[in-house]
Amino acid sequence: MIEYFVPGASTYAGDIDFLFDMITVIVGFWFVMVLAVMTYFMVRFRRKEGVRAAYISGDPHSQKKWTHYPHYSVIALDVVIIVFTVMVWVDVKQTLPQAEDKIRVVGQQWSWFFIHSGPDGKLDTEDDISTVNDLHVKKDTVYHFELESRDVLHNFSVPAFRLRQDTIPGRTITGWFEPNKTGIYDIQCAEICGYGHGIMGATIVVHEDQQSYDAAMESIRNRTYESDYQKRLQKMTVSTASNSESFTDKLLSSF
Ligand SMILES: [Cu+2]
Repeated sequence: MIEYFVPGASTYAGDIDFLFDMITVIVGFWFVMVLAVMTYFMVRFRRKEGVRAAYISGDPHSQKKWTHYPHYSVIALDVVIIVFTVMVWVDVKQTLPQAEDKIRVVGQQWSWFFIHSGPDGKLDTEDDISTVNDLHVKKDTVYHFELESRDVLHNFSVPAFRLRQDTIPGRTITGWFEPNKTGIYDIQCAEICGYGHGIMGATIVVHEDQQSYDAAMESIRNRTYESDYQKRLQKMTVSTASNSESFTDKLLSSF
């Protein structure tokens, strides 16, 4: 269902979508059920000429059960939701599969700073490659990310990966993802972090293979790289602008 609006591009995107779908179906069922019963009763027991209203206390068991039975089933369904949610939570947030590559993500008012590990696969070495608002990863590779903040709370959110993680000043938070679909996807800040919060976006490029990834890294190294983030921003600006200076342009030039 969510796939229809935002493509899923990580190995755990399907699990998260399943939770959303399941909760929507369960909650939706009860929502429709309650409205239907209420509407039926409103019509069926509407005021009639010469008929006195019945006083129903709800005390006898024969009446109470109509409150209890729905309660029991709601509790049972809550347990079902909790069980599946905990399973997905453990898989996504509490297990850390072996890393095949590492990146560092640093949030700051109002941009994302990325450090790619370089050919040695290790951070904090000579061959690290840093970028602003442009993150590059390879498909079918398990990444560990080290998440930091330079100033305030931010939230590293990659909707296509169904990934969201707060950044907390003074702390390094480690997490993982494995992209499984090539493409260019949005990164956004999902925690109000100041007046530039709304434009704190970035781009993640999932490369098909090592070759395409290396080519991007090479162009960054020798400064011929054309920012995918800027290209995406321009495309957005062009398609939404009715005149030459769009809202995004105005907003960007105000910083
Ligand atoms: Cu932010």
